[in-house]
Amino acid sequence: MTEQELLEAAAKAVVSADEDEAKAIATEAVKLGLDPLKVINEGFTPGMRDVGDLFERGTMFLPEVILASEAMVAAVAILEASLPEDQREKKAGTAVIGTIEGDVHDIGKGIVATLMRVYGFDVVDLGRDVPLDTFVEKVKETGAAIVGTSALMTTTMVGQKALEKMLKEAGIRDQVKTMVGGAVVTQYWADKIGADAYAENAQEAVQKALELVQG
Ligand code: HCB
Repeated sequence: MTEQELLEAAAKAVVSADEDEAKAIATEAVKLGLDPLKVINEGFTPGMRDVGDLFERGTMFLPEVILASEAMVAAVAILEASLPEDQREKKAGTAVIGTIEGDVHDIGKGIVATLMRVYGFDVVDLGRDVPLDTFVEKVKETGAAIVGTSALMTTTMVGQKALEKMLKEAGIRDQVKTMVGGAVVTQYWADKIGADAYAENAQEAVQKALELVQG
């Protein structure tokens, strides 16, 4: 199988919610020595995007979306396990990360957290459906340099705006950099709410986070 064929097969396995096939493709990618991030970003993730489109058009239903996401999670776990361990002597800093309250989407947030660990961040992953005050408390407790939030719904992205205000009210907004992401989030939104950075994918998240901590 060529790399291109494998990427197409990865997307197809997610759309058809075939977990065994998705795992077999991820295993094959590792065996072939392909870049795990490329396989996630250009194979499995486009498949997930197609799932979203089919769901929106009413041709795919929630139980199938759940199975498709399970297939993606299983495949991503195999690929993430093949990422190099963080071997940096100097830590990049602490990053608190999580999905905004009311939102259970956590696949993308998980990929961002894993990659930030690989690049030397001490990541405190709060999980999904995280109350806004938990973000504030964790930033205070850990002295985190970055707080990264994920929102996949128009109803939850407003939580990112509210968090900006809560960090100001807690008197710690100038001690921490904020990064926003998730399918519905854009650079425009980040600028509008005063976030320090927007990242479209996990690689960009790491790159922006490193720029933020290095000033
Ligand atoms: Co969900 N869902 N869903 N869903 N879902 C979306 C998000 C819709 C866009 C689908 C659609 O209508 N087209 C839609 C939201 C519409 C909107 O508000 N505009 C939607 C809806 C409506 C819902 C429910 C309300 C459906 C219902 O119950 N009727 C419900 C939500 C319940 C709730 O949260 N309270 C729901 C449920 C589900 C699941 C459980 C079936 C499943 C989630 C499983 C899980 O995450 N554990 C699910 C899924 C899988 C999706 C889609 C199909 C894929 C999301 C995904 O995982 N993408 C999604 C469609 C879509 O996104 N186009 C659909 C793949 C990852 C890798 O991409 O964008 O999350 P990502 O992450 C990237 C990137 O954004 C960035 O890096 C990541 C890696 O490259 N990034 C960050 C992410 N977070 C970052 C944070 C940072 O600081 C920086 C960068």
